Amino acid sequence: MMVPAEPTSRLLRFSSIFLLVAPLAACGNDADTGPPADGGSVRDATVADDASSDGGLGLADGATDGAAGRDSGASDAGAPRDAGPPAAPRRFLCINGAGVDGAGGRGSGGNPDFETLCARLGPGLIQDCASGNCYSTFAFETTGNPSRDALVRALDSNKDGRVTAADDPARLVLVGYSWGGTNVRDLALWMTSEPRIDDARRRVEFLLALDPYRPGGTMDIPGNVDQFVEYRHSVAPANDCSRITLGGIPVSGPYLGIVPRCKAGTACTDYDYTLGGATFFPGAFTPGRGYIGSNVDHCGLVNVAASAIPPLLASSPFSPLPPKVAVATY
Ligand SMILES: [Ca+2]
Repeated sequence: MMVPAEPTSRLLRFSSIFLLVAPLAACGNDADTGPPADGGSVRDATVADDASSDGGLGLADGATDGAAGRDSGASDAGAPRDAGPPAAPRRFLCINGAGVDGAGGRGSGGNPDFETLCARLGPGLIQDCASGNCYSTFAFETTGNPSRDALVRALDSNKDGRVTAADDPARLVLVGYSWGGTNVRDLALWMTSEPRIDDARRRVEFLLALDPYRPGGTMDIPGNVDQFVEYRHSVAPANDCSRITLGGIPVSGPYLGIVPRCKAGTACTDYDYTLGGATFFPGAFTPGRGYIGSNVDHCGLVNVAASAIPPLLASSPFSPLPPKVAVATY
């Protein structure tokens, strides 16, 4: 029997809601008067139908459309250009927020901006191809952790099952959004004791978290992370996309980024867009448009953070950045 597309979509969306999907609704907090250029329809786009192709991330060399496969190998994307021995190439791994593929997950994008952000990080991106489709982000993880084996496979260049000094060197960048923000923290922590990874290869150059959130979660950053940067909002605007209601009754959300804590040896930065108040922050995927700080919500946060992340990784200046909150140590 034929099932109409729209009811099916709605059914999946309700499934997503109960999986604590934040970014279902359109981001309605644009500082500009009209809807964002992507509108809400982009959330139904497929990966192939990249509605954010002109998102203006402004990546320089090494930026691609994410076509690199899992075994594409490393490149010199992001390597410093100053004198001295060349830095190891970067490898990137992203974990998305809660969602179901095809209905708010990676394929149709509850927040497609995060998938696009990761697709453009560089040819060193470690894709998730386990399902037959290749995604630029791994799905959020609850009971299983497929990102862990994928990370070992990607770093194990001589294919002996372990990550050692015999493998090609790499600088690892982990990026997570919402639930996936807590997952990349867990991934970094797992690296500190995983037997397949030698001690010399347990370092994480950058751990980037965009509004990391899951119920009961914490963001205590393990000491093998060299640089941690969180981008969050601390007060939900009235129309925050992560205010989940059923029949007008709030059932979940809003999801605010968990306050991080770091070890003393990690360079930690905690950006709070809410504290940006009336400052305008440009959206990477809505050229010429963006949000004022107090209007940044759980969905729009990806749009504004995606403007700041490529310059961060390129050691290039970027302005405006939101106010920083002092990070406690533990
Ligand atoms: Ca190896």
